[in-house]
Amino acid sequence: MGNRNKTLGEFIIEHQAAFQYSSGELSKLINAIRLAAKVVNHEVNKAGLVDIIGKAGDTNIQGEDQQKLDVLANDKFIQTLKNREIVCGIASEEEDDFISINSNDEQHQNKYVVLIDPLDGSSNIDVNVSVGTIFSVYRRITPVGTPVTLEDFLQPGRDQVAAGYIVYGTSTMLVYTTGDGVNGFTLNPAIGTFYLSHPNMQFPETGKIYSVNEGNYVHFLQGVKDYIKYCQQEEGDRPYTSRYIGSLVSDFHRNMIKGGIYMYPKSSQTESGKLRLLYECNPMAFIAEQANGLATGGRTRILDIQPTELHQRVPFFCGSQKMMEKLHEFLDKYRE
Ligand code: P6P
Repeated sequence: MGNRNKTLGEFIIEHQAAFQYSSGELSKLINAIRLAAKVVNHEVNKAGLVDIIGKAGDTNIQGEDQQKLDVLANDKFIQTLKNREIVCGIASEEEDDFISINSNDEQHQNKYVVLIDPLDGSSNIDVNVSVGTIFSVYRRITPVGTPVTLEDFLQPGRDQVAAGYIVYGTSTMLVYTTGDGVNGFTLNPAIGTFYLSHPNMQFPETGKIYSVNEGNYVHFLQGVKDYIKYCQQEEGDRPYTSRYIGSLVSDFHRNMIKGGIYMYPKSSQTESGKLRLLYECNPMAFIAEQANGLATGGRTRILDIQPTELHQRVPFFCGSQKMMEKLHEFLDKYRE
């Protein structure tokens, strides 16, 4: 069967054998994420009907509380991962503290922890702009069979065993890596099946798109300002095109396919940037590097940062190698 018609389920089975720790748990984990993605997709795609089906805080005809979509997405992913006793801990953008899941089945002491941003860019939902789910998977480092600790979640991004995102856009795609390249699967909503539509995704070595919230320009460090001006100059293959959706997953996904650079710098307004290291920057950085791209905090490789807090923020620059190298030239000029 050609690559193009392969389903996500078939792909997982094929690659489980190749995955060095093929205990099957990681495959079950990806399958659980696949299921939750379909459920969330169904809810996100009817968001526009909220006035008909009720707003958050309302109760629907079953007397169930109508949930904000990001809360609903959070519940669905946590519930799906918990129910299958696949992971021993979950951290989420929506939860102040991590969730410990103690398996009472001696044989299947789970060894993975998952960190998620269940619905990134959820402020875009009310204006019908695409949003995404981001997930990151590690092997626990504390002894199997004991409750997880914060240490299990504060691992550097280079130790991830899997990372991916779902983009709920004009079509719904699941894009993920287990350290052996990046593959994209498109959902056929008519039958609820993800098909391999983008095998072996790679950032073009360079590109002509830069993504940054230019409304913050005056607050950026000089090196970032100079790079933005460089993108806008009439010279060589420039000016580049500015494209900024305000949804990390969508901006990243477009840039990975077309070539480009995404920037969320620190500024005088946000000393550490805005994006979260553990469940936004690390998973996207793992995917970027697996797709021949680069991801840094300006000078430090994102995947080498030793996390200190669950919800810590970092500056984030990510994209095509040549564009990232040019950015670093400007930042190095000011030692920023
Ligand atoms: P700003 C969404 O809130 C998000 O976390 C990312 O998805 C997005 O790229 C960024 O923040 C947008 O932030 O400050 O430009 O609106």
